[in-house]
Amino acid sequence: MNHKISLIGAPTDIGAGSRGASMGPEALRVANITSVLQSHGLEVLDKGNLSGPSNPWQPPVNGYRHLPEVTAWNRSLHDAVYAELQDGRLPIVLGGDHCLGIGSISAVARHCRDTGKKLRVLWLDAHADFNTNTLTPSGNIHGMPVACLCGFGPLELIEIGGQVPAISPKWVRQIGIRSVDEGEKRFVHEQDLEVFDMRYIDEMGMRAAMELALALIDSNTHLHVSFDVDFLDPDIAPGVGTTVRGGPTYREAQLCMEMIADTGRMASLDVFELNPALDERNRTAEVAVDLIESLFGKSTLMRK
Ligand code: Z70
Ligand code: MN
Ligand code: MN
Ligand code: MN
Repeated sequence: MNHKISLIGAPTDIGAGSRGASMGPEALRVANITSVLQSHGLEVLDKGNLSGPSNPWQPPVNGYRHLPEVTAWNRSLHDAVYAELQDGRLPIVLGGDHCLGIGSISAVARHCRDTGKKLRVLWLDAHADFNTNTLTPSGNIHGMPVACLCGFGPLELIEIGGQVPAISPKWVRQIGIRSVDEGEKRFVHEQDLEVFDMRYIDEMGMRAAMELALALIDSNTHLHVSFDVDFLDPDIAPGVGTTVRGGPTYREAQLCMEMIADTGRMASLDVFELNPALDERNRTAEVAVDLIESLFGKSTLMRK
């Protein structure tokens, strides 16, 4: 794995249904993300925070809330992530709500085209984030990034990475899903997204789910992890905008992260939807940093 890390803060809740994810980057820094990564021998460059439009908190227009502002944030994030990848570094995006997955992953996809890598996207989330403006019950664009990346969305969002679609649904594996809207569910099946939902994890276990989600990754694969903190059970992660009960436990989440680390192929990471305004003494940020540590190879026993 690349030992040169760049932290990119994207302090906005522009695509979310509640305010507060804009404070996520600082909460992760307060939870010592930099020193924790450094303690594993990683070189960490904190690039600071991007800036962008403030949240006007308006109702949807044509099925989208804040589309111009969401576009501005994602363009800026795309450019920042792409620059770090071109510089040979591993970007960690500190969000921010999950609409920012559009800018982050469209940059990763562009980098993969440049370098001839295969892309695999692991989407750790309670939600499928596969809505469109006609399917969405809310207009919140954080419920639409996977659809936008697959080419289903407004031109200004789907073209950010320079090619439409940015990715194929075949490159995506979703894990931990347990809240999908009715129309969204139909669209997930229609597009044949590979989803390891909580029912699957309950029946087969996290290990079996991750073995399949990580299957066929090889030395030419760029593995991108998009970690929505609401993936986690609310018992361990209350500080998110949309808690959905019945998520992975601390142990299941640790195993998930350790199995990703074991591939040695993670080359970019997003940490989204942490909402410090809804947290308790920053404990969700601390759990997130703990799990990120496992993604970078912390292990219960020393391994060669
Ligand atoms: C619902 C919607 C959502 C969070 C994604 C929820 C979307 N499917 N919520 N991430 N936290 O409004 O589209
Ligand atoms: Mn590279
Ligand atoms: Mn999400
Ligand atoms: Mn979610």
